[in-house]
Amino acid sequence: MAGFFERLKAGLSRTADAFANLLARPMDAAAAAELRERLIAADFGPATAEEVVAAARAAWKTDAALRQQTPAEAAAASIMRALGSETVAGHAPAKPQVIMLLGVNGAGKTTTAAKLAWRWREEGKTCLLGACDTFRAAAGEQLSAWAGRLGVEVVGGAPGADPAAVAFDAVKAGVARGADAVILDTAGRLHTKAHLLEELRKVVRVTAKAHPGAPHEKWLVLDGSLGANSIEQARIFHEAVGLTGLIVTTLDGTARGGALVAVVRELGVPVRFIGVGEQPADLQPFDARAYARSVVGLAE
Ligand SMILES: Nc1nc2c(ncn2[C@@H]2O[C@H](COP(=O)(O)OP(=O)(O)OP(=O)(O)O)[C@@H](O)[C@H]2O)c(=O)[nH]1
Ligand SMILES: [Mg+2]
Repeated sequence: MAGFFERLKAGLSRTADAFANLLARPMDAAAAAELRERLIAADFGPATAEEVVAAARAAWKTDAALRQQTPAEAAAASIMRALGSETVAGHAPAKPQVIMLLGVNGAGKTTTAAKLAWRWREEGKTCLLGACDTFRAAAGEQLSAWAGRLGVEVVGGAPGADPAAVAFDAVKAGVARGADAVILDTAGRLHTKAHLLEELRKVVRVTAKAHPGAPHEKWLVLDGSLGANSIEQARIFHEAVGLTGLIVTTLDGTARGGALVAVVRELGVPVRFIGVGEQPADLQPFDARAYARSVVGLAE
């Protein structure tokens, strides 16, 4: 876990170093303006930027002897508040729990599906993967290759098969085998965006016929390095299917790590997992406190 935290920190380090230096200075008007500017540059969004600046200034103004928090700690607390008090809701008792992963192409859906399966299997749960991206011929093979390496079973279809039919089969297989979780990987690219969203809605409808209440989770996978561009993306998917969570990948290589706060605020949907690398263990449950502290350069 320490390694994971270090990697998250390294990814956010350009942001974190700058914040750490700034927050160690007297929070006068000039420092406050610079802090605001840097928060905006890291894609936190204006509302969070204002709150963090106000918190840091207020902490600084307090008599040093009476100070309960340093400006950096106050800033981290403010970022945590912006993320809401939502923590990952435990799995509802449904068996199998059906998790659908959505997102634009290259966001990290397929690798995230495999990493989740690995994680849950390590926890002693049985998982089944549904390869619903039948649009790209290589997509099913990519998932199968991962599954083979991890020892997880995949249900797929021929290239061009109806993704909803694959989802139906995968969920039915999960029910028949008494699996704990079925993870559905979906396409990120189709002829048009409207076509993609229609396809995803159909996967949702058909999955519900295979298993009442499914999909229990609809998690949007976002590439964390996209910054503020991901807000609009997230809104479109949320309007189309009603998301229940976010997974933010590639936080190991970005200075724009604030965007996830902006997306959470915009959608009111919590971050469930974050990705900080390409290995299975590099996907970890989101810890708002660790994230907020990393961002401003504080130790765990
Ligand atoms: N550095 C880093 N790379 C990641 C992370 N998550 C995913 N990737 C990489 O991002 C690339 C795209 O990942 P995929 O899982 O194929 O993305 P996808 O959303 O399934 O893409 P499509 O199937 O084309 O829609 C791969 O090379 C992954 O290894 C992460 O947290 N950190
Ligand atoms: Mg994929």
